[in-house]
Amino acid sequence: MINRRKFLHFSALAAPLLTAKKTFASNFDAATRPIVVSTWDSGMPVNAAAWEILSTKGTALDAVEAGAMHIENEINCCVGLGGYPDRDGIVTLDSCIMDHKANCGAVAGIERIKHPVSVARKVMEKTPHVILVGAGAQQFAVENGFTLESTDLSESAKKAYAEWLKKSEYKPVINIENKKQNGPFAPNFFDDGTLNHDTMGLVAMDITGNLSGAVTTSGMAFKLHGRVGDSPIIGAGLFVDNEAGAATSSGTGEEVIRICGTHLVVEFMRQGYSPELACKKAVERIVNRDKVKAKTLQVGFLALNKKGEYGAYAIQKGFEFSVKSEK
Ligand code: SD4
Repeated sequence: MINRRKFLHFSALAAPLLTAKKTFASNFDAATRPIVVSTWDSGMPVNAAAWEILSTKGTALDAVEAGAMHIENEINCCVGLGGYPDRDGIVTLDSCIMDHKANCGAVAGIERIKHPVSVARKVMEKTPHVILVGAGAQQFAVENGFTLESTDLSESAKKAYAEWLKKSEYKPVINIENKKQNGPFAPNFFDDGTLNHDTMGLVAMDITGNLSGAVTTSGMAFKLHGRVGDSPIIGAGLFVDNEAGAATSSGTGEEVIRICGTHLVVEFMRQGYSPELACKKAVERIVNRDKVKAKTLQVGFLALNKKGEYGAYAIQKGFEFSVKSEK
């Protein structure tokens, strides 16, 4: 079994544009499965949690939920209740999940709930709706047996928030895995220098060839209270189509929403582009619209197709992802 990280050594801004090559996937028998891919370096333990399910013939849906729950459990990390708060000092979480039949569920701006991904799954399975937000999402969670956790910030979040309050400047930090390019209070590094991304997106294919995906996040640090990013939006932060492939995103959510990013990536895969080229073409949509603005942004896409091929592309260097498969 392989659990590895992947580094992207290029960026859309720096790399010469490649000629798009179409690679039509016709032989599904050759699929590498099961397989799970997840965003960032912090995806390694997430993949390991998902693999426990995939490797015992479990479903991709159960696997992505388990992976997302794993990182939500890390109270001193990033994506769950340990994440950075909004500008009012409140941690609000976004999450979604989608399966191979286009069933999907999401919660946005939910407070005091440890496992928003599981609430998202309940929305998917127990309601006729797709997204529940804020107080309504929390009420639904409590009615379904989820416990209300404390409102206390994690130690690292407390410190970062106190520091942010000195200027109270809303300036999203480009979230990339290059410490030099991040200030001491960048959301992706703890005080001790360990990595801390605020978003986890993962997509998986199980032994039967079915795809699913999940995303969980505390969103942009110090966002406006009530702000919702791409992560819980189906077609933006996550999209799964069992015929074409699955994709997830990380980075400045507003830019992903503007282009319906992961839906676009999946549609490019449907047209025959490899996962990497599909991601690249979606990134180019953002970059080509405003090259100057793009230099201040990070958006990364990660995709998996039905053959078990995966790929990623990002505006800036430093978007890493993690892969786990048998081969
Ligand atoms: C958001 N896309 O809330 C998320 C943030 C993110 O790595 O992905 N950060 O916009």
